[in-house]
Amino acid sequence: MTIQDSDPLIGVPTRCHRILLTGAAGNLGAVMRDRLKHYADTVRVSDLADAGPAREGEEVVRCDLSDTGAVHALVDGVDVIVHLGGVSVERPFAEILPANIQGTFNIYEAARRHGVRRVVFASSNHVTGFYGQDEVIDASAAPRPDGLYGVSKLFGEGLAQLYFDRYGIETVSLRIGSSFPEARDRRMLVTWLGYDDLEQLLCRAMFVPNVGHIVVYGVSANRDRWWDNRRASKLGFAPVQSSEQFRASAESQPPLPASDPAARFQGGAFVTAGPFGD
Ligand code: NAI
Ligand code: 15L
Repeated sequence: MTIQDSDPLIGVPTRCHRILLTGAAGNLGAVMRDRLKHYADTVRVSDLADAGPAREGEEVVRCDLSDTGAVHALVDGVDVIVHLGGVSVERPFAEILPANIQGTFNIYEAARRHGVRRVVFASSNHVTGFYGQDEVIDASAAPRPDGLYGVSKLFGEGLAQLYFDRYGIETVSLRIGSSFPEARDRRMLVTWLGYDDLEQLLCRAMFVPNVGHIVVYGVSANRDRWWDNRRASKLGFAPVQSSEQFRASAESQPPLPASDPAARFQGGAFVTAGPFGD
């Protein structure tokens, strides 16, 4: 599915001159870089890792997000930033700090200095991972991060709010569930976000006007849910995919014992990941 210039749910042009995509060599970046071409004349793709050669309609810029000068150059001339880059799992703080804390700060400061008006921030469900799997929450629920990774995403959401309140830079913070080709286990049957739905979410997050800073859970139309997205209805996100197609396979695996924290909390195995090196 591709949403293009005429998407009636948005009612505004869904195309701009240049999108910056960070994390372009990662799992989601590798899938989304081609899809983002529908929404811009040029997609500037960037990563610390090798993102390969530039494809048609792309500029490739290798950049460490913790390098302030490099990030300022990276952001120059872009209209919107889709910020997927960073450490994406629980890791020692020494790894999270430069990529997710310094790196996301660099992105916002560069956005301010270069006049970028919209950021799409890949936050995570791990901002609220310590809610129970028997609870349904919305984005107004108090944060309950399940690790330092979740805390780093909460920091990013805090930056997003600050840069809107002070400078008017708008952000959609996407608390992505589990965005993979398949829902591989019972938890992912609830948290799965299909790639077509992710593309729809990115499109709306880039182009729906007057969002201020809003937080939206990135999850498909799965049978069971832990997250209520109604407060973010101004984004008009209407998922069309469902994890139901993976249910038989996921449920053929033995369930985790009920006492396992990974089976009790929304963050799953993240709630017991780390600390490292004790
Ligand atoms: P990934 O780990 O596959 O990709 C992240 C990319 O960021 C990597 O290519 C890595 O090289 C790059 N990166 C790391 N540190 C960097 C630095 N200092 N400078 C520049 N680039 C750096 O992660 P994935 O799955 O593609 O996720 C993308 C984003 O979405 C991440 O921010 C992740 O936290 C977030 N997210 C993803 C979810 C998912 O289910 N895939 C769920 C929730 C959040
Ligand atoms: C995340 O935040 C991670 O980036 C991703 O790799 C998955 O582990 C996902 O959460 C999840 O909760 O399944």
